[in-house]
Amino acid sequence: MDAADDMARRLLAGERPALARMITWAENADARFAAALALVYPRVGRAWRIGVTGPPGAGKSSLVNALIEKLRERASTVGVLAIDPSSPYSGGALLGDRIRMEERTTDPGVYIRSMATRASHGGLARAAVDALDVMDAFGFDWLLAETVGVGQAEYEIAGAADTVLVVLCPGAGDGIQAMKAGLLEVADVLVANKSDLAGADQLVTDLEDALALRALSRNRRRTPLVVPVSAHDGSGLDALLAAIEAHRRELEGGDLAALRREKRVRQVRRVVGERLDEVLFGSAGRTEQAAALLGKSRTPYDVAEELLGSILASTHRTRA
Ligand SMILES: Nc1nc2c(ncn2[C@@H]2O[C@H](COP(=O)(O)OP(=O)(O)OP(=O)(O)O)[C@@H](O)[C@H]2O)c(=O)[nH]1
Ligand SMILES: [Mg+2]
Repeated sequence: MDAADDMARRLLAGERPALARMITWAENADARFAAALALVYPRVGRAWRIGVTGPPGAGKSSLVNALIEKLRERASTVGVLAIDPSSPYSGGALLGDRIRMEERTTDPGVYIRSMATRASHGGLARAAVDALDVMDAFGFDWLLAETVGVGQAEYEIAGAADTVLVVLCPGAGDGIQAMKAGLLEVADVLVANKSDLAGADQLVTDLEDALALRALSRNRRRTPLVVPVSAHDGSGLDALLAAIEAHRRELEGGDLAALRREKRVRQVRRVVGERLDEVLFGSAGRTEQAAALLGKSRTPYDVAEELLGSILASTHRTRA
């Protein structure tokens, strides 16, 4: 059995198997994770975290690949976390993703890890942030986290990044769809991908119109830039990196510490939520108690109130 301190030491020594192992501990909510993270935590906070989200098939993985290449040209190191799309309809795209992504893993400056949505039990966002912390401590300069922008957990993961890229591509009403899905709200940079295809200019216009309307109607934080790129032919990638770096400089000159603290607090809440659930329902006792109470033909709300009442009463007794 590996000890937490040994794993932390190996991670800081740059051993890749320790990196993989610690992320697995995070995924499995292994009890050793907390101790190991504490030992490497002084090294967390140096990497710049980029969330890459957007609808299925927009070209997120292709863009991540293209960005890896660009960043490697500048001798920066890159850690990638790919959160598998949970929707069964993207099942076919999954394998393709893996193959294309893993092409790069022979490069010592790149680490790619995927995390399965189905493998985690509600703790996906918590585990994803843990994984980014571990990669950060390992020493990568840039971290890229790809999620499909369709569910709450995915938004949450994107929201844990320093710079959020929302990737869209030309197609019937894509700009409008993105607006409806709230994707514009989470974006720091809007990437209009597939600029090599017909309809690309229309997408950029639609997005700029949508942003202008939004800026008029609401008192928003800064309006995201729209950057047309082609992950296929590489055009626009330098402009995209420049936009990311401008956003980085802006935060570093201002709110970064406060924003990161807010994100830490969210992680604290996730951990507390998970721990509480485990404490309360981890053993069969309370689940059976709930089932028995339900048996008396009461609603889930009635049962929840009664359970909460008895839990709070017992914590009061403990404190007294
Ligand atoms: N023409 C063109 N096609 C692209 C471009 N970028 C990606 N594609 C294609 O779009 C399809 C989807 O690309 P992916 O990179 O897998 O998209 P994704 O957003 O990661 O997809 P999911 O992870 O399944 O949500 C693939 O067939 C790509 O080859 C681009 O810049 N131009
Ligand atoms: Mg993908």
